[in-house]
Amino acid sequence: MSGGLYSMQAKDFDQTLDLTKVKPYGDTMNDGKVQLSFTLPVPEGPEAVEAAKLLLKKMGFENPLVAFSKELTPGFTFFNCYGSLVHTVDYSNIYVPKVESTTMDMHECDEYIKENIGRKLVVVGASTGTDAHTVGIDAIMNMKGYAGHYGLERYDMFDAYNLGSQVPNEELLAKAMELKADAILVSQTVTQKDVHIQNLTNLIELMEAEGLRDKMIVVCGGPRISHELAKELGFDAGFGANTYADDVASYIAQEYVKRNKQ
Ligand code: B12
Repeated sequence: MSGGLYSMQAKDFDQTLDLTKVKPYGDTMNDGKVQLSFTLPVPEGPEAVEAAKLLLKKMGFENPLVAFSKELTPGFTFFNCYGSLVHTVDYSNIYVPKVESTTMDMHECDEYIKENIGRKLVVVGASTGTDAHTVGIDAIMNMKGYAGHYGLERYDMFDAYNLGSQVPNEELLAKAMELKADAILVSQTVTQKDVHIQNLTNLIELMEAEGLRDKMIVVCGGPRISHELAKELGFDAGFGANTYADDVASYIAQEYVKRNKQ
């Protein structure tokens, strides 16, 4: 007998990929399968599991399954769940504003600056305000870099000054003026109560008040920063998760050249 059970089942699976109605993929096309975890502030037990399932249904999951639940601390239960999402999105209609530059590696970028600018670019960066997270700005600026990508300190054609964390905007700006910086890099990780928005907005206001806004390329980054948000707040560019120094260095160099074209 040819075919058999497997091929019959495979034939029955929905294999249609419709980009106007995309949903999660787990095992087969359009199965909508999602794994998610969350915590509820209720004691562990059957009622907690039922509450989790009811929430999953409200989120749009069919066949919700609580695969794992555990008390975190008295009165709090953690869940690992599965379900099939009923919702879809129109992927074909999505537009995401992105930084318009071509990413070069460190050597290409150094060469580009040598050829097109002919001097080192000066960059000052910090994690500002109350934000104590340094790993993001270090990933971009430190000599050793991040995930195999060297930071700006390693580039021949960048003079990079990393001021660290919890740097007041006034201090960052004063240093940028002292060093006649070509670009300012701001890192923001904490977004609780929109503190990043206030902090980023404040920097732009300070720069405008000092008549400096157009004199420097101003870039921000962090896990919840998008290019769109950065532009809205008056920055030239914004970079989110999985950014490397290559992306930022290339952007600054190309933007500098664009602005200084005769
Ligand atoms: C390590 C860490 C800490 C360390 C920081 C140590 C240090 N020296 O940095 C310590 C313990 C101090 C800490 C403290 C706090 N933390 Co913390 N922390 C983290 C943690 C675990 C990792 C962050 C990290 O290092 N990521 C790795 C780097 C490489 O990623 P990244 O920052 O996203 O950077 C990349 C991009 O975003 C981008 N990028 C970042 N900056 C820039 C800048 C520019 C210019 C560019 C171009 C790109 C760029 O490029 C980077 C490389 O790709 C996260 C949770 C998590 N897993 O993410 C929580 C987290 C960020 N912390 C959080 C919180 C709430 C706090 C505290 C408020 C906790 C508290 N109640 O005290 C304090 C805040 C203290 C303060 N005043 O800021 C929350 C933030 C929630 C929010 N959305 O606001 C998180 C998400 C944890 C959570 N789930 O609740 N934290």
